[in-house]
Amino acid sequence: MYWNRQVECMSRDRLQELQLKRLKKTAELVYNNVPHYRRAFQAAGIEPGDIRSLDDLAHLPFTTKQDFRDNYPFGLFAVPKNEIVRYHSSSGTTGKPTVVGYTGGDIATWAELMARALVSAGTTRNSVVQNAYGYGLFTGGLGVHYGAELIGAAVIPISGGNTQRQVMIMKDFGTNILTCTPSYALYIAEVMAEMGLGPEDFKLQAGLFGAEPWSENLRQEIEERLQITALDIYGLSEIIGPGVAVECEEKCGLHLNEDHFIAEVIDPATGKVLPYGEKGELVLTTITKEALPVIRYRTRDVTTLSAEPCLCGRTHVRMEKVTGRTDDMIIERGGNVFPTQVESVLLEVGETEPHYQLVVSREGSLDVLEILVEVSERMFSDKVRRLEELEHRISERIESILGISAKIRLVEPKSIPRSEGKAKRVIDKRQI
Ligand code: DLL
Repeated sequence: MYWNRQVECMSRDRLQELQLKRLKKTAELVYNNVPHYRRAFQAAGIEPGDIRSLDDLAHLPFTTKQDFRDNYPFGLFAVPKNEIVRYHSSSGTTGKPTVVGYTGGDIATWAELMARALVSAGTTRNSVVQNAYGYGLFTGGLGVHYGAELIGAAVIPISGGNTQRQVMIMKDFGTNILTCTPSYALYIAEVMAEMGLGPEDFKLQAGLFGAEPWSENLRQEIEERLQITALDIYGLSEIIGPGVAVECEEKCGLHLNEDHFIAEVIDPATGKVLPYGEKGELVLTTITKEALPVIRYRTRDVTTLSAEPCLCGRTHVRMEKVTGRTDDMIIERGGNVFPTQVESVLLEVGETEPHYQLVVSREGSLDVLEILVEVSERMFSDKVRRLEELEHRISERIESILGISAKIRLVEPKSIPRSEGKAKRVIDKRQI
């Protein structure tokens, strides 16, 4: 099912033609209206008129999170303030938050992208969409909301939290589509079971889960527990919010909405553009944004791109499920590892609960990793020796698959905080 077949299945030649036309326009817009970009273009010795093909994108300067901070709050906007109809903001862990603004046109674009995403997960105008992403400055809540309304589905704007009520409403209102972070979906499943309810008590069909990295094994876990199809949705405030890319029913990569964004993957160390298929940092350029166009934004998200045709018929490039953020990579004696890779192994061993946290500290120049994993009530009351054996088994599996040595600590049931939004998987003691 498509929302906009004509665009979602457009031939790649036509798509690239459209991208070039829109890129040129965006470059003019930022060069003329945003002092930061004029300076950055000049420093790179390039003018908008120099862009002749999509390959010329590689000559344009990157934009970083720091550029947003340096231009806080509105310095990167390309339209007068009275054209802004909405602000969102992402809460940075350090320093000033990132502020993003939208014109009426941007909100319409965003709703279109979210409609595509929701339809990809099977949403129709008859669906009930329970939107458990946070409403507010976070883009998740309102992003999904506008897309669902555009389709004509019924939205339950419940936001995150109050999980028992969440489950009750899901049952009583006959929710078909659940939207929230994957970690919250797992918690909802846990609370359902505690309330003595099973998938048969609900009308759930599919979930659109994102806003944080999650492994293929976590997808399987959620699909089994909730008996639904779980699809991945990606996005970020700086670019628009959720809806930049979304999986189709094939579940083999997220189609990136290339009529609105151009994607590149670069080597994060050198900034060099990598060919499709190679893993690196995703870089995104908006080509239709009005209020806050962004040139070559360094997302810090690690993925690969593929332009191979997809069985679903969509032609837009697919990005592999994001492995993690470059900032979250743990550099251990044996190699580098992302939290999702650890998650994947834990779920594969399968003898613990799917709740974990990584504690990273530093000895000399290397990170030391401790993995806290919950065990079930039954297991916890077992003999200490059996628990030690399990710790050993997990540690060996982590070492053989990921090549790193980590200390495993099995912890009491329900002792790892549950997440109602983005889960905090890593406790970083390196800076302390
Ligand atoms: O998380 C937007 C969003 C809302 C996406 C709801 C999907 C669903 P920010 O708060 O600005 O925006 O955070 C963006 O979250 O750079 C990634 O590191 C991470 N992220 C978002 N979606 C995914 C995903 C929203 N599907 C940052 N897989 C991004 C992995 C994701 N990481």
